[in-house]
Amino acid sequence: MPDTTYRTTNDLQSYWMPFTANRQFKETPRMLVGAKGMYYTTDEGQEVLDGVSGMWCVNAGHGRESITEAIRAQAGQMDYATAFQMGHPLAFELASRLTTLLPGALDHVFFANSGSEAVDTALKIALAYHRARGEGTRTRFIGRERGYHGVGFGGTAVGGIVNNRKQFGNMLGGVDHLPHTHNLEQNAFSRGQPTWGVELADDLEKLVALHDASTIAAVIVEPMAGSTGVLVPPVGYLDRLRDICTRHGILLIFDEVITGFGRTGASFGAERFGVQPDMMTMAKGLTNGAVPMSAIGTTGTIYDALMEGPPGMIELFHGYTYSAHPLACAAALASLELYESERLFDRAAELAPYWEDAVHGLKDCKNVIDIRNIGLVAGIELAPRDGAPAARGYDCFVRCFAEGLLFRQTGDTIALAPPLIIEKGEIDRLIETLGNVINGLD
Ligand code: PXG
Ligand code: PLP
Repeated sequence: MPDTTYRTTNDLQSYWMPFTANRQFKETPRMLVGAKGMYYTTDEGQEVLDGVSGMWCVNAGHGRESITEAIRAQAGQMDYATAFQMGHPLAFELASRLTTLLPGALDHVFFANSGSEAVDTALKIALAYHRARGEGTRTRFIGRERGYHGVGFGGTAVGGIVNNRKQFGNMLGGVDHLPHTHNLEQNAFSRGQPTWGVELADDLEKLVALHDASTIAAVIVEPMAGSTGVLVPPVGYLDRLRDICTRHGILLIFDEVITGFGRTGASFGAERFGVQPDMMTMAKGLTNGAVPMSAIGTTGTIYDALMEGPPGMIELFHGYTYSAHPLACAAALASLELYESERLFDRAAELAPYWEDAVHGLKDCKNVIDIRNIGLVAGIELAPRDGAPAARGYDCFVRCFAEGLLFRQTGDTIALAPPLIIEKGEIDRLIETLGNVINGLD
């Protein structure tokens, strides 16, 4: 006989939580039950200021009526439509609307459901593109140390985070990495883009010399590395990567899952840093976090290279059951409209200097060894405790939450990326809470 005893609803064991210390969490759970504007509500009724836009995604703030209504209306109109050999109008509308926002030559859009899927899609498009042009030997990918590109096999392999890799063996072969750009000696407490480090891009020339350009399909980097602690690109660094890629026929992919949709004070990192990629991945802010969705922007050159062969042939053997899901398209269109009508990307740019001054005001707090910022993002790095990396960061996270502030802890770095609707008074409160907590930690 199966056990038909119902577990109580507060049984926390069944759910295997992602990227979480499950046993520690289940001892002392933190539960969110509501969200509006800049604030979450906990199951104990406490209001918590959202210092990281959910998880870098709720750029217009929580519970926006126009997005909720668009999702509701679409659910009533048509819940689901296959995207294979069939279309629905919102998918075309969204793709064309997105291309008006994307930098320069990115004029085609493919849809997926998460940043991880977007990254793996972009890598596969790169392979298919080179093969279509008769350069099928280009199969190698170059990522970067401390890069995060999601959790698919491709994204994990091009990513450069040891803990994300060591459980899983070899993953994708034929991958190499550029050095990361984090350097405390040269760049600690830089405001905005650090001035040292452009020459780190020259390592790409070395990798080309080692592997030969004819084996390399693409370079993938985040314009600003988010997950590994807000690593802002040195002045000139991305331009140099662009030059080297162009010179050797290598595609440059910007992973803008975090940097997209206003985060850096422009629509995309590509615009903020003035560098044109051949492909761009987007997710998170695309739907303001309300429905999972991601997208890959590509140039017409890439798209056209694949539009070959008999017209009845499927050109790219790739896609997801939920590619261009109607609810996600509705949420994305409503989000883009909100970003535009409230000029939220401009707002991020206008608030950025205030934000920069505020976060750098934490410079003299106990154990703070670096502060980094761009747009409405900041990373505050604490010295690790002897023999206990990330412990101080975790204590800071837990105490701030108790004080009504949520941020993202990555090791001993505090990552801040509030919704772009944040008010100056809320920035002040956030910084005050954080400063008090940091100074109270041993
Ligand atoms: N690329 C980048 C640049 C990302 O930041 C992904 C891909 C993967 O997206 P999905 O939707 O598959 O999670 C991301 C995701 C953190 C954190 O610790 C960051 C992300 C996800 C979870 C945690 O800052 N970014
Ligand atoms: N696994 C099986 C057995 C499937 O049938 C499918 C899709 O039909 C998938 C995986 C892929 O799922 P998705 O398209 O949601 O990525």
